[in-house]
Amino acid sequence: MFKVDQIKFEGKGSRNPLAFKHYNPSEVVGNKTMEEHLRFSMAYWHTLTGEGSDPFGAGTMQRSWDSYTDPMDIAKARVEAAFELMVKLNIPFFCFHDADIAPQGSSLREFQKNLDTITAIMKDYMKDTGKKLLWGTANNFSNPRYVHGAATTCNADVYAIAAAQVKKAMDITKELGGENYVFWGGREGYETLLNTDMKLELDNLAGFMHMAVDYAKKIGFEGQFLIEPKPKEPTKHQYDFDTATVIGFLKTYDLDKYFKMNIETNHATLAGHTLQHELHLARINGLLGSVDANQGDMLLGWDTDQFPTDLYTTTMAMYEILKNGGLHKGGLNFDAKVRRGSFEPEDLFYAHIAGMDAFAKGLKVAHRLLEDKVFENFTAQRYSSFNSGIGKKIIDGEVDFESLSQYALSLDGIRNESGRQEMLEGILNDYMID
Ligand code: XLS
Ligand code: NI
Ligand code: NI
Repeated sequence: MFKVDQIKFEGKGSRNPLAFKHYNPSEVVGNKTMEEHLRFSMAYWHTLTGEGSDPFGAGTMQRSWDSYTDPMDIAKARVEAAFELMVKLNIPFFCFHDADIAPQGSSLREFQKNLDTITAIMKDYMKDTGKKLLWGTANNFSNPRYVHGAATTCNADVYAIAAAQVKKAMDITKELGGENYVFWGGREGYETLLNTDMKLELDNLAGFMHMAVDYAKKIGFEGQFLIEPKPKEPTKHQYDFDTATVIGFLKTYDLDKYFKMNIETNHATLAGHTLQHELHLARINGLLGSVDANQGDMLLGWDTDQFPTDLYTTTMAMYEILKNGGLHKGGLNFDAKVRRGSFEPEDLFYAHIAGMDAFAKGLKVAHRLLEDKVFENFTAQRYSSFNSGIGKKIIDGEVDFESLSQYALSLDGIRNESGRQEMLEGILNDYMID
């Protein structure tokens, strides 16, 4: 379906845009191969179903499967294209929403039947190619019935339909051996508090998640549940604002042992954070699950979902991932779309190659930074006042306000040391350029 041959690793000196310069799947970095570290995944929605439309114009993408008219024929052609793409690009995983892979038809029943047909076809392709499902999810936001949300809707009938959709999406995720199941709160949020019962909506959302956990147990689904935070869009205020907000929600509703985080770069930046901040916070709480690898635009305030090419971001992401001991069941999912102007099928190849090389290079730099303990040693030294004396007592919980006050009054001046930010940024540059 694509007029592009198998993409190969040609190494650093190559100027061939249809070759990898850094991503060499079998190359060992530290204790694992690049393929094992990076666990790349293709996002079905952007790559197979994205049309390139925007609020001002219709789709621009040239896709061979659009030559069919029957929606099931289109869906089947997309499966063929998806696997050809994954094979040619050496991408081991993929992710989908239910609505990406099969037409919704005119009823829930018809939708489920279509899903079964496509799932069976996918299963065969997976067997033949060895490609795996990183995660599945339900699209509980596109259909007009979700106008007021799905698990946070004001309409109990809609809540039930949302549950039916997630139940089925979990069934097919399990059927295809999916390693995770994602909840991104599509329209779980609000526009105005003038008509919103926030407490009821949050309670219902938590109840929905608990039912998903119970159902997973019932059917023996052992994949990891993931929540994907996003601060806004489509609603003004999404409930899963950022990692910190989600941690609070999970703990409040006793869900923290069942869920981890799926962190998306562009969602982090919309929340006013860096990707590294979100990964770091998830990691230190034992909740780093998976990554939606994309990037936003510094000048645009919405989710542009661009392919990740910023080396600083990929380097510091891989730094956090290495410190996490890897992504475990998670992966780097290219939740990214080619620009509207990049409408030719080959652009899908250029885009994935650029993203894969950016993360491969980031992995190599991060590995060297960690080997040399560049920031570790500096940071350890920076906090060394807590290794002995009063600092050690603080860490060991052997002080109270009275003893600290007594100590403070005995001090004869203090000495702070420089944080050396610019020096450290310079060192990071040196490692990246090397
Ligand atoms: C949208 C989200 C979505 C999730 C899956 O902003 O990134 O694509 O990853 O529902
Ligand atoms: Ni995403
Ligand atoms: Ni997004």
